[in-house]
Amino acid sequence: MTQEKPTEQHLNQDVQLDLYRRQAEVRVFEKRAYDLFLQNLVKGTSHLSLGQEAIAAGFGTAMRGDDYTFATYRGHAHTLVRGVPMAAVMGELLGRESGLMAGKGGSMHLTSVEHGVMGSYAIVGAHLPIAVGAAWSAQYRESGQAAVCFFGDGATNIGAFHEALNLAAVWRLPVVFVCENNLYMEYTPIAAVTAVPRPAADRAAAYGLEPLVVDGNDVEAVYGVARTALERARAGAGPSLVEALTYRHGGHSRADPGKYRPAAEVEEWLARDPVTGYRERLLGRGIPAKILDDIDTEVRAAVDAATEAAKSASAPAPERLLSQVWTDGGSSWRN
Ligand SMILES: Cc1ncc(C[n+]2csc(CCOP(=O)(O)OP(=O)(O)O)c2C)c(N)n1
Repeated sequence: MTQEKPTEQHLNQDVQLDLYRRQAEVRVFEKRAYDLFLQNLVKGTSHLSLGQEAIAAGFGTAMRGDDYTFATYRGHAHTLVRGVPMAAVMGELLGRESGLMAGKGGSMHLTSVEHGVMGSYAIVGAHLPIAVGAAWSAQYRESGQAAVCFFGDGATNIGAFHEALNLAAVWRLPVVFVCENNLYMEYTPIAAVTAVPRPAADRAAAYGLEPLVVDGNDVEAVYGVARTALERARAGAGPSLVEALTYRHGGHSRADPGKYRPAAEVEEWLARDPVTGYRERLLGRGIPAKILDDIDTEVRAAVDAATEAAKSASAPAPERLLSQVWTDGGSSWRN
């Protein structure tokens, strides 16, 4: 088991504040998304990653602007940390014309190619081979880009996980696989269906990879692992498989209160909140509370503005149904 620690130089105050801000943005945004869902304004289903913010924030801060992100249906955080405008993401959640996909995709289908956000995928594990394809393309073009692919612990029991890992390792592709092990799949504890205690890391050796386990609630630890894995990828050293240990505060989706989880377990993880915990750590290092409060205020204002913009945007016109079905922008049948 390895845990990379970022060096002092990599963790200057700007980086620390970036890590703080990115976590705060995801936290405030997702809490607002939940409020809007209760007001019946968020359409379709949605899956929040409250409690898992440190993983997206750590990777988002370490990634290069032209790197690729692949996410699951739980992908708000991974999209926001790449700099996709909040108003566009909020507009999408509310099914508005102003949304990232003009209101056609909803919470589970966020894509912004110009930000390297190559989609969120609702079929468990389906995006791992696609991330491998993007990494292969980067290798072929010698572009220096890396693909970062986020997925849950449940995906490690899908065949595509093993196929993707194998090909990426054999061809030494610039891809970082990030398993967010939040201990549960959909209502099912991962331990009930997996023969090894670390669903990702314990499989790494099968592909000649080092097992990397990181505290997924420690944004600096995640940032350190991300930097190392991305450097390896760009240096031609091949893929990494990171298992980040974490916990989501809520149930699987908006329909699931998560009552099957033991109360003591939930309590224990709530006490290890990555966002408030990081604030405490920065205060302990002497960063003035005013700086952090100002970031919080700015983030709240940004989420307020995104909410208002989304609420006042119009619904997509019905003709939208027949646009952007194909890459040429249209929908006419072709053989
Ligand atoms: C191939 C496939 N099988 C089943 C489902 C139904 N399903 C949706 S989410 C989910 C649980 C996935 O859990 P995990 O990968 O641990 O991610 P988490 O939701 O905990 O982030 C399941 C079984 C699906 N979407 N795709």
